[in-house]
Amino acid sequence: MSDYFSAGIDATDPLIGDALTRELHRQQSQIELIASENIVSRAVLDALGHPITNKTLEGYPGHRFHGGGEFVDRIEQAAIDRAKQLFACDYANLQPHSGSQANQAVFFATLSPGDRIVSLNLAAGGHLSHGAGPNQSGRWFDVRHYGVDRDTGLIDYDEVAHIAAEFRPALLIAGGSAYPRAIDFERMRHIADASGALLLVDMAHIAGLVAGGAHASPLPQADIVTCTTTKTLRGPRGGLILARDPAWAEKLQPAIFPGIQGSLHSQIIAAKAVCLGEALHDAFGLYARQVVANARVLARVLIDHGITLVSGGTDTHMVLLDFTGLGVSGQQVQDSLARVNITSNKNPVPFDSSKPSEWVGLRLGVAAATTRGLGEAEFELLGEIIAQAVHDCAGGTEYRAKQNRDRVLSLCEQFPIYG
Ligand code: DSN
Repeated sequence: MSDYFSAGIDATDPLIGDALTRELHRQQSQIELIASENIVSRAVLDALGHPITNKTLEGYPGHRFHGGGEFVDRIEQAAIDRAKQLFACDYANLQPHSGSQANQAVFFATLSPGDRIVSLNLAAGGHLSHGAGPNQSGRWFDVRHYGVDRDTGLIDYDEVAHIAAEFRPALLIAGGSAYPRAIDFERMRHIADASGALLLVDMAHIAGLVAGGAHASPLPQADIVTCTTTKTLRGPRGGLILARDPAWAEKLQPAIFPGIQGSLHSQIIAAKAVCLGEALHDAFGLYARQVVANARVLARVLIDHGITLVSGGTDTHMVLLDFTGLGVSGQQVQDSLARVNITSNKNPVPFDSSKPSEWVGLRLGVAAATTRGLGEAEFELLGEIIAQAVHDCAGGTEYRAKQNRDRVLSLCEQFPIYG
């Protein structure tokens, strides 16, 4: 064990070391278009790989169950202060290990088993943790879903109001994983008030756009807001709970600890603090606006090439392609794009099959590639490559893989990551 504190992973564990090296190379040599991903800074990686990971602590800054927490206290307090400043609110909890656990803590704080929830359905872009059947939230609560209008692909607010008025949920949830348009938070607030519900907004996908001023904030309308620090916020994997009213601390603090979690993940809290600090800089606002501009270009190019988009476009970092009627599945296009080093994910479109193998949608997000430095010109090119993939899959013709792979590799060389 003489080299325990000095030997690197390549020497001590070649199997894992080799996989990590290949994963880095994969990221360097492909364009990431999965909407829930991003590329964190070296500073965030420094925090994630720091010996602070050794520190066990339960509780909150200044009130810990273990000794030796003075530096984690300083870090967690900085993270809380930064989150409150960034999102202009008076309560922030940085400890949720994920967005799903942030939601679970909100349920624990505000609901009892059997209580009623109204949320967006999965095929229309909702999230598993909002009461989907196989999820604990779907088993423990009485859930009704709203969807989107079949013609416009937009949330049908009249349907939300109707369901809420009839069902009278304790909690109305807005937000999801695959809804490309801005949500009318004011309308959701009115609907929640009219039915006596609390309003939870899960802004996991758009948190970075909100932080950068490129998307309206839900904080003025929502009782509680949850999100991840991954995705557009460009931080480590983990969750965050926010509220305008500091009185929520009384219920939300114990809901996370000791309610559903034990010790915090010190290295993640440090990395969250770093990413929130980065998001407070003006440059992050430019980044967020570039994300939205790039997504709009991608949407326009795809539409110009005859591809149908759910809702006809985007207000966010995300576009959702709909292959209904083309005789092609999301999986086929995902696989085609993988052959040209573009990473994406098949997705249901509204009213889609419940079987993933039959889904006819593909979700694309531009946040990671924008972090790399790609701008509108590069997204014009990517849009053309993606449209070719769709048309070649639909026409049963050989995808122009070789030429397009070279074009994507050239983009990767032009916009390198991690040295
Ligand atoms: N909810 C999943 C997604 O949007 O891809 C993971 O964050």
